[in-house]
Amino acid sequence: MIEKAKTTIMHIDLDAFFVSVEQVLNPELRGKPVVVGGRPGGRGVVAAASYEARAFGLHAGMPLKTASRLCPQAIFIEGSFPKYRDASQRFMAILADFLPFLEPVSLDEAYLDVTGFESIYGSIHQMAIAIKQRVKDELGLCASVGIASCKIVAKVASELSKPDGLLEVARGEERSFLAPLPIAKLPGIGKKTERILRGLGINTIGRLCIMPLAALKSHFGASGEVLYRSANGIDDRKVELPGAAKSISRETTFGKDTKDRSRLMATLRYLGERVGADLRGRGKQAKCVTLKLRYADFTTITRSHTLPQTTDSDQVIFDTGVKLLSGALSLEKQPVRLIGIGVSSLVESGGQLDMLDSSAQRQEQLNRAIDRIRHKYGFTAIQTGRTLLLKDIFPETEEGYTIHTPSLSR
Ligand code: TTP
Ligand code: MG
Repeated sequence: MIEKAKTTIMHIDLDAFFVSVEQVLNPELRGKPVVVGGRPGGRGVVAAASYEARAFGLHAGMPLKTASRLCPQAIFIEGSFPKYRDASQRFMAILADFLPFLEPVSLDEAYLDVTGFESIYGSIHQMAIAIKQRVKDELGLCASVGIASCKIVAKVASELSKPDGLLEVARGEERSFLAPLPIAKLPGIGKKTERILRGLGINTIGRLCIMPLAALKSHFGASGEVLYRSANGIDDRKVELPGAAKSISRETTFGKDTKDRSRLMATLRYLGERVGADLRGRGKQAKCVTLKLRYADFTTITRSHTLPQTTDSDQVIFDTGVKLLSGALSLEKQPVRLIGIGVSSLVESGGQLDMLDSSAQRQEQLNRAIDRIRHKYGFTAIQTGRTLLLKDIFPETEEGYTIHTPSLSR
């Protein structure tokens, strides 16, 4: 049997990006405390600070007034976005020369799925050195790199290695690597979560990961599980290629055109649950829900609704779909040939930890519990009352009902 290679992820992030671009263009700025963000004492905040400026306590987000008080000798630059965009494009092009499995996260940051690339570069460590060298030679910029078995650990590693760093976390060492770090180093822990954790006497990631899951859930609801997994270095998010999954949808054509409302609702519920499961599996949330209907005469319509908050909840997706369906059916008398539901305007679901209210947390908890059971026993192992009706409509396999066109548009 051929064993599947274990995933290796690289996270790469340029050091003091905006400032470094300025220093490349103007060598007089090199080795000095430099701030990009605006005039000293102005009303804005620091966008980027050179490491020399950071030695004075300056950091991104700090009011410029405070920055100029702490470091009066710092050089303040307004900055110009086109320069940074240009450098970013050249940076991403270098990465793309090394491998196609590349997910840009921001202008100066990307995840790379480097699984199996040791056979080309000798080791992933060597590959990272080669990437860093090319970025330095061609752009004059320093990049810091983290290598690990998953995204979250690779990101923490690259952060920790800065500046001009390279840090590899061996497989199996994820927990012990994270353990001594302060909780704020864990991506997804916002100020509010940090405050609550510190109030509980939890100051390090190691202390967080020995908290019983049930206790974390009682404090943070479903987000408690995300915290628990992150603290333990468990993260199964994949490297998503650019343009991938701008929207996720599922649709099906009925064997026989139908006007039967309960049949349409049951199908919508099922398709909505497939969309929700896919969305959660990708670690995403959506802001927009779209219903698609094709009538007997092949006229096709889509109706969309933008939600007040992003969601990955089956219930919210379904409820929105039902509203759109009711509106559409009231205007059209023909039977329906095809029905579909999709979500778009996708964002990463991380970093939402502080924003969930308790009913949303309960809903998320339920969705995740259902996902786990379905992952283990097949999609139809759990069915909501409404979708049971589908047994008479669609052929059922272990994978779920046989529907025609799952789609993930780019
Ligand atoms: P970061 O990678 O977060 O920061 P950085 O590259 O300046 O420093 P580090 O060495 O720690 O990676 O962000 C990249 C650029 O994004 C940064 O140079 C400026 C811009 N930015 C802002 O405009 N505002 C902000 O609050 C932050 C954090 C970044
Ligand atoms: Mg950076």
